[in-house]
Amino acid sequence: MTQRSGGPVVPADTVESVPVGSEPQQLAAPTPQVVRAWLLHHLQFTVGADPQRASTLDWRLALSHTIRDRALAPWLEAQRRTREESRKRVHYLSMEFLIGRLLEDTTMNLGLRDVVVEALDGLGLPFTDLADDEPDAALGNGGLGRLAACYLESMSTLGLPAYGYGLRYEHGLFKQGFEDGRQIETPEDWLVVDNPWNFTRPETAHPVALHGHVEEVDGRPVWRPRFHVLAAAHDTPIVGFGGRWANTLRLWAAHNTAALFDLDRFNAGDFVAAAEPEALARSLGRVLYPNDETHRGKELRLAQEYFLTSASVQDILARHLDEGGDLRSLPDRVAIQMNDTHPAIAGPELIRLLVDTHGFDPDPAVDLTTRVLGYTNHTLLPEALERWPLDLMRKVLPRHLQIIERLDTRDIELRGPRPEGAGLIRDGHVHMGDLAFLSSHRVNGVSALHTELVTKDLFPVLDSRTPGRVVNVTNGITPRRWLALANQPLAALVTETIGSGWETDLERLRGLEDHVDDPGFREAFGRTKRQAKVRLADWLQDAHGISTPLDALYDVQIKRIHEYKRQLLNILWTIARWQRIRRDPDAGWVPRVKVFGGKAAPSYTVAKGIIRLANDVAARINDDPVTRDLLQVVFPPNYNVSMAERLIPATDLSEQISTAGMEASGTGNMKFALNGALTIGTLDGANVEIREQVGADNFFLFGLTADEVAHHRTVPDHGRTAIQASQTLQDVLQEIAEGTFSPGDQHRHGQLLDLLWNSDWFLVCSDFEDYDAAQTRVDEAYGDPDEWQRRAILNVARMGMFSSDRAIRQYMDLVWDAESAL
Ligand code: 26W
Repeated sequence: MTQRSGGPVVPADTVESVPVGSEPQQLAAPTPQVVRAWLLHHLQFTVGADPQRASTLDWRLALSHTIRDRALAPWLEAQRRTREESRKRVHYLSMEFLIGRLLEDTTMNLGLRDVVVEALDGLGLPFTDLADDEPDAALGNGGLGRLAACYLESMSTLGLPAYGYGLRYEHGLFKQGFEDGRQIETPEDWLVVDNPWNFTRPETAHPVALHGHVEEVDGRPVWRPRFHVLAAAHDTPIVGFGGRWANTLRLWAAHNTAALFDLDRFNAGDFVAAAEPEALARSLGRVLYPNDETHRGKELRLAQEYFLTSASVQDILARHLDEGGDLRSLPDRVAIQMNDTHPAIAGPELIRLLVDTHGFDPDPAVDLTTRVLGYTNHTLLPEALERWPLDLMRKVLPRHLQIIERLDTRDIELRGPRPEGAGLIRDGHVHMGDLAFLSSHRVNGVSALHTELVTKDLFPVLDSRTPGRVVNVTNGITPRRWLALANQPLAALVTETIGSGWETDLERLRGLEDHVDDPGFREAFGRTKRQAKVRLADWLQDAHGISTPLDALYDVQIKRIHEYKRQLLNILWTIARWQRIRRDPDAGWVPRVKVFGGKAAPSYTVAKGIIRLANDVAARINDDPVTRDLLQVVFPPNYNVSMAERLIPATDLSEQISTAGMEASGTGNMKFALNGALTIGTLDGANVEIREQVGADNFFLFGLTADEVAHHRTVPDHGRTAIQASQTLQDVLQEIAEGTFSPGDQHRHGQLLDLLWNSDWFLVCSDFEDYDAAQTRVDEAYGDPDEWQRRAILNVARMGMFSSDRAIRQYMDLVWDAESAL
């Protein structure tokens, strides 16, 4: 089977003169009347609904099709120009894309938001009602997946020709609910309702081989796979800000074909084994692994990773050849970025295709491969580093294992012997980080501190053998979604104050510094925060039946639940606060709303225990008439991208409190500061650079440094010692142990208490007092609204460097050697 892409069926000269999207209605800037006409057209002819009886869903689909139509001109034009000008393309391979919703984002990027709002007003339809009807595309777990989505948007905004390649999971990240405070998971179903952004490409399909054995034929190895799964392309246009360029997110679906059925086995009477390939094909595209903390050697996960990688690499080569490229010039036209090690089989796969299919000798194939590939590391957590048992590799990808072994020996041939215990195959496993490193010409970490640790702690040997290969690219976020879309009142104030243009040149926010001493501006800034709180409070009431005050400090921690992120530290401090208020209710407390949001991997017992404790604490505290007006804990279930868009603008205090050295970068930290929250945080990940940028006075720092953490862990009983040194912490732990938060089930939280007393790997206890002191400084600062406002404005003004546009430009220079087409 080969790609059935087919050539043009209409002679080029008959269509070439027709600019894409040149129907008369597209030439004029649309008026509300025109938008309404388009909308009604789609409502009737695409959705098949009667305008008199159409539901919100019907209208939302009609509007999505209306907007999608406008995306097509820049999208097709971008592809045409890239082809005609033989431009280099970037291919971003990622097992996760946490896109969220697309309707409002695409509308805004096309410059159509105002006219659409007006058009809908005329029909009595609020735009937000339609936008909120869209399910989140939750094809990711957390930071790594959301980063991929921000980067796609930036690549389009910058006019960089690019493809995002991922998997079209039938079920995205599970839905989280709470039952008696416990997390329960239910499947997510984003594809049940029609996905209007999708373009199915039945003509673009690639066979992905699996299992089987390798034979020697005429002195050359030949892989005889046991079966093939067909990868079918599904495309989504990702429109850049200003609507001048759009790239493609191509998601692969696993298809059942007759060829999947193992006829030999069937004929031999082994019916169960004969159906096995079909079963695997069905499960390949079924679910996103909901885990971002432990790597388990599961065959299905390896098959998924290979399925994504092989389909994408085949697609890239087919396009290169189709455009008349010579494979020897691949690095001039193609860059492939591996988002963590999940697609790290790309190295061996590209080598395999070059050698086995295209007749290259191994050494030039390896050389071409490394020049094309780049690898981004996103984690140092040992349990999250991927390694695959040799047996499994041999079973699923026998030819690739040979190539990996060859890469390993070639490294020794080229660079001399390695210290004992180095090498990409060790202790019976293939180490995917080492493989990705060796197959790439650039390796990067995602913040300055993280990159330093990647070099020092993760790849010291490989780094010393290939100096200069490791570079830093600090993460970034797209200011379009995270300010212009999520926080319209603040965005409007910014534009009013410094003019437009900051959306694509975020350094311009510096201009706000000139206004920081203007009382009028500060007041206006404060009003935008209040508007965001109103919007959040309304939503909490409508969606969750939770009522929250407006005159309170909103203190927010939203992210995946992990021990290293230390939600537990935050909860323990919340209990301490409650105890203090109860002891002295009239001491002039600053009212606080403590917000938690985040999912735990279904198999991560401790993380689930932390969720249960947070919910138990919320139940008890929120029920206390003495403290109710001064302290409230809310934990809305099912945190996702669209919930982040509501919470972040309303936040005063951003909790970025990971154990130093453990959070690779963080990107939520950037979103909060950009929206005028102050950070309470450790010197970890990008916090370090955020603090440098915004100024130490405008950041609440606490905690051990990464070096101190490493040292502290060697001190026996550090947890117990820290508890014994803190009366506050003792009182908190005592209250939990007594069952105050779990009436009738006193020992419910025993496991967490035991961890704190007896191991405390994440140094919650050792950092508790310093965190408490920092929280006291927060209260003091918030007590002076004018001063708080000043600091918040300075945070916004100094966040320019954290735009994902800056990050993408650095990748273009340091890693991809690619240029904008605009
Ligand atoms: C094998 C299972 C698995 C799956 C995903 C292991 C590890 C992952 C990711 C690498 C986890 C992740 O999302 N890391 C986060 O990446 C963000 C983007 O760079 C960073 O901002 C976060 O600090 C980092 O935790």
